[in-house]
Amino acid sequence: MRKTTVNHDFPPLKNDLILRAARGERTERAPVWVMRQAGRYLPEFRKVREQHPFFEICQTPALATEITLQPIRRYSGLLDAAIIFSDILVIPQAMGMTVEMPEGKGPTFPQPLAGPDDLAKLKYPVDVDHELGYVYEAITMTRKELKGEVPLIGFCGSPWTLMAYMIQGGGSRGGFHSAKRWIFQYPLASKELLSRITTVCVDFLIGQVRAGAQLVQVFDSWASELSPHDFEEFSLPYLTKIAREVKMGLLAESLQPVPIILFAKGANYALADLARSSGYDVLGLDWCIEPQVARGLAGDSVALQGNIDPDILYGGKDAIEREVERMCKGFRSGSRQGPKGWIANLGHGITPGVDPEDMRHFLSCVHRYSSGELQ
Ligand code: 1CP
Repeated sequence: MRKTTVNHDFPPLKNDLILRAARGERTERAPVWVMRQAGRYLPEFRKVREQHPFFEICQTPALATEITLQPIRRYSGLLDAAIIFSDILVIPQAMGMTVEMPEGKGPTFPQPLAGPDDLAKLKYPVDVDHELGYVYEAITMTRKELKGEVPLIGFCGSPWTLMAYMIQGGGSRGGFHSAKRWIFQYPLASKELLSRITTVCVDFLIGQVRAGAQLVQVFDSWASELSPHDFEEFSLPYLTKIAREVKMGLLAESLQPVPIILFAKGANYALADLARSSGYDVLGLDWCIEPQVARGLAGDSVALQGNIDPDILYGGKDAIEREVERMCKGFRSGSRQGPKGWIANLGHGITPGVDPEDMRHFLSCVHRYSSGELQ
């Protein structure tokens, strides 16, 4: 069987640290990237943003490429992956919903889903390659511009997290009460919506890999809104389906398999189950669990990603260094060699007020404290 049907002629990869860690290998030091690394805390991003509406940037491959590369350039040699500049909310747009991003206000849906009858207003089936082809173009362009420096991560939101925005109509500030009401009042319609989003996620992730993404991540940022019982019913089955169908789809197209990362924020209680049967290669952790405990629950069959509290980046250089050292010790759990199957990251996205020099300090501390020789 041929291993790839797409010949993009990308430059050869010079740094495969994150790919090795994602496969569960022991690495000479932890690879590091940061969720939301290509955004709001960088002055060079804000400059572009002053001139262009948010979704125009996402839909213009040259601009999305430029912003994806900004942190790679600024932190040259310190980041081990790039993440394509886009947003999880491009999926609701592809399903026919309007999403606006007023400066400083976060996402807004002028017409959120009010009840089950509104499902009829959504596009279905969705021609994902047509609706989101601009993301694929941005990925292909970015892969070329990266010149093999580091691998490129593609991503999507999880079905539950996307459903939460589509019903709530806005960001997390006001909570997700309307979306939660749906799962209790309209469980069948909720599952219909979750299934439809799942289908789009699968096609979208496969398309991103076809375009050149070397890893993909599913963000279940608002898993934290669900009880363990409801996570098991309204999120986990769809997450599992995504991992399974993306892997099968890549195989069917003779595309190289890529590591799939799941970041289910607030679902640390499910780690053992996720490691055993969700099909993800890497599990992202928020900061509410100690690395040793996470490894104990997850076992050795998956890699882990995370997990320092993003607010530590406001704590000054000494606190950053101290906490990075602690995190590194935790993930190495006594081994004198480099870490095994660990990708260093924050426990959630970097926030807008962080000083870019503190981010640099975080990255260089990870380089310093995660290598095997130090113990
Ligand atoms: O590194 C990167 O910045 C890559 C691009 C990226 C990613 C991976 C953006 C750009 N958004 C995302 C993912 C995303 N978007 C998530 C999952 C990660 C997480 O949990 O943080 C979520 C929940 C969203 C939804 C979203 N988009 C929010 C959160 C709203 C809430 O509920 O509080 C916000 C503020 C946005 C807008 C956005 N997305 C990205 C940027 C740079 C911005 C700021 C927009 C602006 O310039 O006004």
